[in-house]
Amino acid sequence: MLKDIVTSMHRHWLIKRRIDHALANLEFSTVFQPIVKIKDMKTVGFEALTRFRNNESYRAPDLWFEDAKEIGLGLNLEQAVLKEVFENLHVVPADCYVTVNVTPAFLLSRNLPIFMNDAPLNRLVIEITEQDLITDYEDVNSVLNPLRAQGVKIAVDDAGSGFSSFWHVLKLKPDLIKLDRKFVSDIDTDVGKSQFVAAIVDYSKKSGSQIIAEGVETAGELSMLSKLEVPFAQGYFLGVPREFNDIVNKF
Ligand code: G
Ligand code: MN
Repeated sequence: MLKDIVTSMHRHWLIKRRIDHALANLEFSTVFQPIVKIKDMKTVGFEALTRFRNNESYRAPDLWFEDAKEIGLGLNLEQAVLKEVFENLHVVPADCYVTVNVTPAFLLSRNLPIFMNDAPLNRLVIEITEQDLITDYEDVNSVLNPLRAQGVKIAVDDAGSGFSSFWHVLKLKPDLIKLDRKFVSDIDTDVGKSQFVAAIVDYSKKSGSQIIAEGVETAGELSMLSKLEVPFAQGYFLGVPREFNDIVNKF
């Protein structure tokens, strides 16, 4: 019993030390991954993603955010990361939109507008992430509506990955639905997946949203998505997340 308490306090201490260090030293940077229009393979946008660096081995960004949330620093870390992301948005070319990941909890903190003064609002997309349950969609819409009025577009991220994300789609009526990669991987060989995605495409057409397929890793997947009339795609097959200079040099 006492041993469990000590172990848990030690874990908390380790996490806090790591996160405090990252916050104090800004140990994160922004990378960008292209979003492509499938019809003509033109890059139409970029998702801004955060990469953490420290002296330990690589840890996925999701783990950083989970850890921070566990010890009550979730919003602090998100705020610091968003500041960095918004400072870097100017690197995205003017003919492309840029998407930024924001949790429902951060939206509801009503702190997002403090970053948005210099942001290109007419080509900014807020991706609402899946992590949190939303209990009051009206509250979330009351934050989103003024942003929408300024030209900001809304996406639901990882749609289909958890219990709540299809509710997000239904209740938030996003401009873009980012279809979770588990529906995309092997879609060319898995009939159930292609039938399911066909139904979502039908829904998106009727509801006025557009789909971005996430996690496209093969030519076969891309070709099936094209057949299903999914308009946009993102994934390693089309471009990995990179520092923006590296992307520009590739063109
Ligand atoms: O939750 P969200 O969809 O925002 O997460 C994006 C993450 O997915 C990034 O960390 C990015 O590196 C990763 N990612 C991007 N494209 C692919 C892909 O084609 N396959 C896999 N497995 N991961 C990808
Ligand atoms: Mn995302």
